[in-house]
Amino acid sequence: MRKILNKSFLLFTVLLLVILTACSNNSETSGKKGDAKESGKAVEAKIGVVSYLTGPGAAYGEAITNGFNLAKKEINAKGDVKIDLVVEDSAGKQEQALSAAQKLMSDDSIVALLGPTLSTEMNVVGPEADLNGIPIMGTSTTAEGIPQIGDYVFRNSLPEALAIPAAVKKAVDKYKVKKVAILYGNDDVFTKSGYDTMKKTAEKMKLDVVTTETFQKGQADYNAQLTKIKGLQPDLILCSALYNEGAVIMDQARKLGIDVPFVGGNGFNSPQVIQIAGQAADGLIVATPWFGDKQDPKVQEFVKKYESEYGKKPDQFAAQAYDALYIMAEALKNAGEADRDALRDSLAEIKDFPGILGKFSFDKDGDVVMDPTVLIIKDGKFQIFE
Ligand code: 1QQ
Repeated sequence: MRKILNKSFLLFTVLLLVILTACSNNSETSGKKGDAKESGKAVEAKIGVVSYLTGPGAAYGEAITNGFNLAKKEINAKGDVKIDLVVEDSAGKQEQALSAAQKLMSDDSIVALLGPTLSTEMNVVGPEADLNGIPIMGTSTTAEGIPQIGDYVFRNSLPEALAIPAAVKKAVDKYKVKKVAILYGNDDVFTKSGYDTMKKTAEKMKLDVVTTETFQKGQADYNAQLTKIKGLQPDLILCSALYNEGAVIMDQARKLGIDVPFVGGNGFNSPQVIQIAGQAADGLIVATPWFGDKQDPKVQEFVKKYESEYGKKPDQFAAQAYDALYIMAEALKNAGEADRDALRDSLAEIKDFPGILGKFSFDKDGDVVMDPTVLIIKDGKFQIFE
């Protein structure tokens, strides 16, 4: 009797093992490349977001997160890819961005990171993400050298190195500019990189740089720099700043009687500049991949959807974030699984993706190929600069 019992127990155990092995084989293969695509099952992915949501530059992070959330809603409704976003605030600070990113990347269920907002933050977060083998994509980081941090680092934002020369060239042609003054923030990776490009561009165009002045984040009084600039009578001011400082600079410049145009980089391309500086913002020239009044059905549809969702118009930062999540979703779909390495490879292969900012491709470094449009603020509104 006991023997029989032993035998049937053995048989039962063997059977159980066979069943368990079959099941585990199944679950092993179910995540394999292409499987979700073939089976028609959605790829489910959790993505971490590091965004500048509190502090003086919070309007950047707000627009960016709105763009992500709108895209997420649409992507999930389509059903090929199901995205869950885990959002952390960086407050625009390097250390906070790094600890937020570390928290997100230590969670194995998170397949990629979006953000952080500032190049200053990306300079510390990017190398860490690369080291950990998690793909990271900046949607607003525009300083030189960001995608070159490593194989896992991408961006879909228009680099300063493309934006500034385009804007300067148009302004110089239009206003027959000979003399320029440069003013830049020397304690931020993005404003410093913008300055490097401005300097190079001025040299290339053989412009006379009458002075180069600096400022720091959070500075309230720019009268010393602006008084000096005014005395040197430049035809144009090249200013590399985030919106908070940039808008105050323009306001104080106009109050001092400086009425020449300004050229700014990506940081200036925010409705916040008009909000803060009012009429003083008139005459600001920027180059951007985004123009909300563009007569393109895709652009107008996005503007309408964004406005009805958030009660305001989208800016460049919202548009870039919206496209970025679609690019991620496309890469996830092509990878067929939520796996960090597969997603990295799949992102690198994105070609001519039709976004609201036009056809999008990464170059060999994970950087952006695109043609900017030059805008000027006139009568309190961004308009095409012709
Ligand atoms: C950067 C930027 C800023 C304007 C992002 C908000 O371009 O830090 O790179």
